Amino acid sequence: MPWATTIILILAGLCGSSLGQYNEEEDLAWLQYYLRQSRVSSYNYVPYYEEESPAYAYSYPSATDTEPEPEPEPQQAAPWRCPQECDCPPNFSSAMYCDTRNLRYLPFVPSRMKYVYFQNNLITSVQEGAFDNATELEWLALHNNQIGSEKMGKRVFGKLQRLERLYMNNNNLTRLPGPLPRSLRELHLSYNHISKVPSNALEGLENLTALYLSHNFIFEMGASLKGLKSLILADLSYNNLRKVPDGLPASLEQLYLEYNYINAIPDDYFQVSPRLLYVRMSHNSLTNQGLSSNTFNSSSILELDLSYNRLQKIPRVNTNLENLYLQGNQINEFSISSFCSVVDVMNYSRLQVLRLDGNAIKRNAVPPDAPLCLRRATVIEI
Ligand SMILES: *[C@@H]1O[C@H](CO)[C@@H](O)[C@H](O)[C@H]1NC(C)=O
Ligand SMILES: *[C@@H]1O[C@H](CO)[C@@H](O)[C@H](O)[C@H]1NC(C)=O
Ligand SMILES: *[C@@H]1O[C@H](CO)[C@@H](O)[C@H](O)[C@H]1NC(C)=O
Ligand SMILES: *[C@@H]1O[C@H](CO)[C@@H](O)[C@H](O)[C@H]1NC(C)=O
Ligand SMILES: *[C@@H]1O[C@H](CO)[C@@H](O)[C@H](O)[C@H]1NC(C)=O
Ligand SMILES: CC(=O)N[C@H]1CO[C@H](CO)[C@@H](O)[C@@H]1O
Repeated sequence: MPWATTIILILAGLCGSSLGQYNEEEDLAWLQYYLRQSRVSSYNYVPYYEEESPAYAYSYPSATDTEPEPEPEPQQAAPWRCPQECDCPPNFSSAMYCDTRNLRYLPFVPSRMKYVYFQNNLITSVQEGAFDNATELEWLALHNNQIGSEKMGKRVFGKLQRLERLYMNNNNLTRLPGPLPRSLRELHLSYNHISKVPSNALEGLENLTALYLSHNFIFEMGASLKGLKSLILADLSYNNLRKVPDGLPASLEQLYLEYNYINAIPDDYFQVSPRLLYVRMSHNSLTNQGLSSNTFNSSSILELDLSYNRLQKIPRVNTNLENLYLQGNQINEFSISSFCSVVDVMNYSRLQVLRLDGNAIKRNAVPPDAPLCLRRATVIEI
């Protein structure tokens, strides 16, 4: 560990004198600071959308899953058709299971199907017309195959007006498939070879709430996110972005950009997204020069991960922020003005977890008014 010798500081010992005049304040949690036994490795917040893999079960979707699952359909008297490579459970007539059986091609999809599972095969192409009869499709799982962009029909999704979830993660796509059905709610495209998302690639997807594009080679997102008026989660981590996407949607709550090469963020970038809660930008190239003084001072953000960047100062954050990760930067001062522009009994930060380990802050750099401003903090690592 590079900072094995870093001083780990329990601030409780430093604040005796400055506490004196406010010791009637009941909720001063300052003296209860403790250092966690193991380093704070996981996030305190569990975002709403945390699962990348589809809730898949061969038999029936389990009732314990948090995401809504397709309901088993009543048995139909309709003539029974099922590709012989697949399983179509008789009492769940709208689902077809063709996963994990070394298939090299896509079997036909009978028209009654709503949920079809082709994942974990060796499928390399999606031929034109493959889903033309399956106009009822709502879930299409094609992940963990070897589908290449040049082997996908130009209009394969053309007839799918009800498709809500498309899983094509872990394939060989070099560009976004499409045109995509406008009904999509979740689009899973992580672990492909996509390098560019044109500004219009996601146009019209008015119901898209979750977009997963991590682990690609994306260097350009254009303004592709801007018009997605239902988007809650955008995962663009592990790509080649040197700049943030042009414009965020107002609905966005979770933005994941870690493991890119981003070095700057335009002024007021986050102000257009008043619901933003989680911003993760660890392992980028951010410097203080690339930020404006109020870049991260957006009142909705609860969790901000800027660890492993090149920051030399603590950026200003809003007093509502609860978790701030800044470990592995080059920060050399503990500036309390980054958290509180005014420090008094009434004005203080809601910060609970602050990580500053792996920086260049000295023990005596902790200002005496830190306890008053950061009175809600339970974990501070320096
Ligand atoms: C459907 O059939 C399977 C076995 O074929 C059984 O395990 C399952 O409980 C049945 N489900 C319903 C909802 O009838
Ligand atoms: C699609 O539907 C048409 C008419 O219902 C039928 O003739 C054709 O065989 C179907 N094709 C497939 C691949 O299911
Ligand atoms: C898909 O990509 C993997 C490596 O990412 C490669 O081994 C495989 O041959 C590719 N398949 C096709 C059909 O191009
Ligand atoms: C989006 O969702 C709404 C409400 O569920 C639905 O009425 C509408 O048709 C959907 N839009 C598209 C383009 O499918
Ligand atoms: C954050 O912005 C608000 C206005 O939106 C301002 O009052 C406050 O002083 C700023 N916080 C810091 C730490 O600069
Ligand atoms: C800068 C700031 O937030 N000032 C506030 C400090 O607390 C007083 C009393 O609640 C407010 O009136 C100020 O606006």
